[in-house]
Amino acid sequence: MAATESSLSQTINDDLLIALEDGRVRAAYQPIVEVASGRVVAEEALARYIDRQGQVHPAFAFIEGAEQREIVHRIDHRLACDTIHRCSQQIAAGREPIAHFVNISANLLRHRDLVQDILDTAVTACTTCFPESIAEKPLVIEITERQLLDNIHETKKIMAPFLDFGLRLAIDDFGSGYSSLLYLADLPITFLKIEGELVRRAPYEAKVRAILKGVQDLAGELDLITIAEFVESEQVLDVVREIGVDWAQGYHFGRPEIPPERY
Ligand code: G
Ligand code: MN
Repeated sequence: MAATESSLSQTINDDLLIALEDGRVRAAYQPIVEVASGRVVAEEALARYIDRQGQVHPAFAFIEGAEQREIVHRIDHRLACDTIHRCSQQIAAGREPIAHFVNISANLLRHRDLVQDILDTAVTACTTCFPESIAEKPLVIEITERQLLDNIHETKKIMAPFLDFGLRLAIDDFGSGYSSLLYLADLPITFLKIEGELVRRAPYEAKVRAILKGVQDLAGELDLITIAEFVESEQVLDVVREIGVDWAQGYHFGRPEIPPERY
């Protein structure tokens, strides 16, 4: 790593806890579109760090530092609560409900008090967003294959409060390197988010297209909704549509954007 790069990440690490307290760790929201209709049906909350000069840094620039400082669970918790409030404001403003995807780390799942707080926030601060009468709540928990594999039964137990409440589950970065499919058998998964690198390469490589077709067939059998990540162009979208992927996300539809106000 270049000296300037490492000193930048050091500066970020030193500031991260203060940033969290100052409200400079924010969610940027990226739209997710239904391929068949082109309608925005969901969005994903992505973590961003804003430095003291107001410059925005993506998650990869600070997540490692956050792990070292053991505050990833606090970032996850912040984003989930902000997203719940955003969802409730949108509903209150009369907008069509959409699904709100949030990334949850294994680290958060180990902090039961914060998991409970997210649920409490959902129930109390947001009765319009999460009415008890609706079985399927708009908040979707994204978790990566890697995090699930560490201990699937333990994960299932810890996820139980979310699932009992009616939140749905998405597998993030599917196909990015962990090939055990056991969790598909053991967990009530609703969405499969297909690794962006595969999606991006699909127009140029028959082999990659064959992999995506296989994933789509599997998802169809299991009744999962598929989401292609990194759809950056019309050309990629055409391939994704031909394969039959349900939903798509990527720069072609919109970049992650931080809303002007915190929720
Ligand atoms: O693993 P996860 O899907 O949560 O990570 C998404 C990351 O990828 C975000 O930080 C987001 O900014 C970035 N991203 C979103 N859409 C695109 C895209 O179309 N192309 C590329 N290269 N990156 C994207
Ligand atoms: Mn994600």
